[in-house]
Amino acid sequence: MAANQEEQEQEQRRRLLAVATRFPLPSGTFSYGTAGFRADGATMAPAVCRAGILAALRSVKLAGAAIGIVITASHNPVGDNGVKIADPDGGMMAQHWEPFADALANAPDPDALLQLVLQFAKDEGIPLGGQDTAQVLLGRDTRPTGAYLLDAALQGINAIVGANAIDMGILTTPQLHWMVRSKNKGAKASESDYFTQLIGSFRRMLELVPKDKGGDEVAKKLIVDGANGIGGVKLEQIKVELSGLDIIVRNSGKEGEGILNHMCGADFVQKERVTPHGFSPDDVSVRCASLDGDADRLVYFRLSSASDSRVDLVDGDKILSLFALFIREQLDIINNSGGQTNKSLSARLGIVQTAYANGASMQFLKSLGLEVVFTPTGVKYLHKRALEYDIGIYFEANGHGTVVFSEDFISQLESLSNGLSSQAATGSAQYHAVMRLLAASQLINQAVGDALSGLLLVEAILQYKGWSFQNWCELYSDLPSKQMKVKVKDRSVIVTTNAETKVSQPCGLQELIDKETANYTHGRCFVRPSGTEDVVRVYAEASTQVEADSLTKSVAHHVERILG
Ligand code: 16G
Ligand code: MG
Repeated sequence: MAANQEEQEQEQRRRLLAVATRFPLPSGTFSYGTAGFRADGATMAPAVCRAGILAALRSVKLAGAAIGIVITASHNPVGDNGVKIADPDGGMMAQHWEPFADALANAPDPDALLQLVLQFAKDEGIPLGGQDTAQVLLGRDTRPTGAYLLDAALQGINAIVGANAIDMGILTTPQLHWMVRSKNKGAKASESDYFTQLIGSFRRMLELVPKDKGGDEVAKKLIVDGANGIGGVKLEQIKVELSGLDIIVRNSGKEGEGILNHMCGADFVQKERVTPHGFSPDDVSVRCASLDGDADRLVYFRLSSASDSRVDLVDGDKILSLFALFIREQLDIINNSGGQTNKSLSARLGIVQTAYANGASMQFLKSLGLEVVFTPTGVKYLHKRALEYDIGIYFEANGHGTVVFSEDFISQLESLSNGLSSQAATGSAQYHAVMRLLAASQLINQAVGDALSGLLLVEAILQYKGWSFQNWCELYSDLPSKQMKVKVKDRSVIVTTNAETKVSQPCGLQELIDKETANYTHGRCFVRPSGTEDVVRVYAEASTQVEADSLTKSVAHHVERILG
């Protein structure tokens, strides 16, 4: 072995041992789970440091492509924190690296960590010890433990020889995913580039609103609950440039406005269905939206009346339905222009949902003749499935979701727009529809669900359709539903199949669920182990709220009895 190479290998070992010694493992086990490691922020430094090592290794493995690290615990309480890794396309880290992520995070001592890395590098063919072999972009949210954990991540990255860490600052989760994707496409990837793209494509969408629409019917006023997180901060920064909208941010994260995710935010509004902190009876009938703490979830709502705190909720399913209607309409205009069918564009449009999607939304989407498929809970599953289509639209009911367009479809759109402009057909309905789809593909964050870009797409579509919040609500009526969580000794005892709609283990539980469900009209119920908490979740729908509550309760009771 060349002396130089040997020296570098020595250096690599020394750095890994040193960093692992600096961050001894606390008690408890880390699991990468649905969306990375999460725990009390004060205990997270060792896991975050190891995530830094992991991200750098992943970048070396992928020939130096940029990898992302986001430090956030999303919608969870302010004391929690977490870390997750973004792959070069801006999506979630490839699932086959998760077992290594778990092993690394739980390596009991420095020597075990070193051996694990060396063995993994050997198995995966990762060349250690080179120059400029890795780059990792980092972002964090506004949590008080953020800066301290960022430092732990930097130390982890720097423990891999040749790795470069770039701190992108305090960001929403989707901003960091977008930056990673852009950087690897060779495009501009700063925060101001992100804002320029968002604002520019939003303006283009509004310019393409038919002149007879978007008038008085559509209220320009929008109140946004920022969950006292980073999304509200960013929206405050850009709102003056969003002409055509009058945005007021509440729970904006400013000193004294409240606590991150406490009695506010998308998770709170979607689960509790009541007005978040900071809203008053004066807001009745105004269109409102709610983001979660790291701004990758979006729901809309309206105060039902001045006398109580309940809200009319528009969840991820209805956002998805709005996007699907809009995109289908543009495809129809392109392909059936002027009355005669003249298929100019072939596009496979697919809708991806989870078991939590309200049954009424699924019926609605199917009644439009759309292809609807289901995956287990978690963005990583939905996103992957959506990529199988020319246009894949995915959403979880909780407000996580986006639209992804295949490169082939985008080039078809671009050549169609070039063709139409050379035929001097830029005034045609077909050309406008092509331009709307192109603008939407720029506006929506294709790396991951993004509450800010999703919100602007919703607003542009409402203006395009000339729709009020009420029109949107009336697309279909949600079936009453209920969620409960059951604390159990070991949630991994529950094994599910068919996109979590059926339980295969423990034996006999599914039969009990079926038996209970059969007692209710439009009854539907499933149970699944949480990917983020030590609980089993129970979800049920039925034709009345009382029935949905009672079905959930009886199934939760069975789960408690069998697993408790
Ligand atoms: C995480 C997931 C979300 C999922 C939720 C389920 C991401 C970015 N986030 O927040 O998609 O709906 O977990 O939580 O993937 P649960 O497994 O505890 O029910
Ligand atoms: Mg989130």
